Amino acid sequence: MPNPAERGYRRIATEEAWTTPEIMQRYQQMLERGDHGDPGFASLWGFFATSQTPRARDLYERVQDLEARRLADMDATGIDMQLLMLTAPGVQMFDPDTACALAASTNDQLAETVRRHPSRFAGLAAVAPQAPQAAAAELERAVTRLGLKGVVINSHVNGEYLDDEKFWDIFAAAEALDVPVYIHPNTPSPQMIEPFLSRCLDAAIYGFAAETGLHVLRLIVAGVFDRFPRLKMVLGHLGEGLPYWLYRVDFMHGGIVRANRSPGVKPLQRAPSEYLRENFHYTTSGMCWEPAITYVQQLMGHDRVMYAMDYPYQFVKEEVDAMDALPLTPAQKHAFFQGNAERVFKL
Ligand code: 1DF
Ligand code: MN
Repeated sequence: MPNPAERGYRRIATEEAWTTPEIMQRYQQMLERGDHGDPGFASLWGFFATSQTPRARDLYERVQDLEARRLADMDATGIDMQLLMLTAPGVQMFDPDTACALAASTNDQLAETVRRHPSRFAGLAAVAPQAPQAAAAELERAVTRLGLKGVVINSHVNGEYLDDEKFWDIFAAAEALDVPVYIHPNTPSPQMIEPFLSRCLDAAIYGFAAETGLHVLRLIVAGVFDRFPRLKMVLGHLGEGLPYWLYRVDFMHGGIVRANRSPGVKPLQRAPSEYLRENFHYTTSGMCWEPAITYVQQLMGHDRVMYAMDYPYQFVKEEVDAMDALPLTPAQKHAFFQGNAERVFKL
């Protein structure tokens, strides 16, 4: 396999999952008690934590490894660097005090791993959005003291969305620190999950995108990016379907504003699509598909689309080869695999 110098770029994978045995034990306890109030959590982690299928057991081991196995997997697939983030739903399920303590200790562990392997790993901070002021403070600590590169939020927080102004200290901190907020999927919130469940559509197959795309539209329509114009966001899975919707969202949003149709919709400074073009970046996690990648590159610009694998959930060597074969110029390919990630995450 060619090395980065022969290839002309380092492959940086920008949505790579990890977690700790402690968090996995706490998930198991919550599942056994059944007191978490989130059917999506039970569906997703009930499967990974207990299923005896080879895929579930394998994922459960891989996601908890931050050393030998992960590095060997990266070597076997030609991944030079992983941008690590605590796997969904992170600490968002826990009571605020537990969540804050776990966010801090996992950020410490992640920073320690990055210190041991600075050319192989970088990381995003975990925070507890259910304690917004503490989350903002932990983000600042993680960036300024630990060298983490931004923050991951796994969509809804116990059924709440970050368009509620009580969460906006987190956005203020990210903007002031000039680090990105990665809105990673979660299963649909308890309010909307029911029709997904009986056909097993709640997770990565589709529910993640429905949930996360909705969350991002709520942020835009609420005016988050008028309040925080320099806020940088990252979305996985090629934008959770939103790139396909730009025209219609702009058209309909204009009509809703002109009709003064809802107290929840105020005029924005710009069309919704402009925020998606200028505040957001997109990764290809799980979407190894040339027509869709080419479309998002054309729409958003080659400087806004980055490679991601979504290890260990979509750990497929052939997908890496297919990404290498994308019809891109050398400069575009360098941006896709390396340059954009280095700029957006300041690697
Ligand atoms: C899955 C996919 C699980 C993704 C994830 O975290 C995840 C999955 C629990 O396949 O069930 O992050 N993903 O981002 O597509
Ligand atoms: Mn993911």
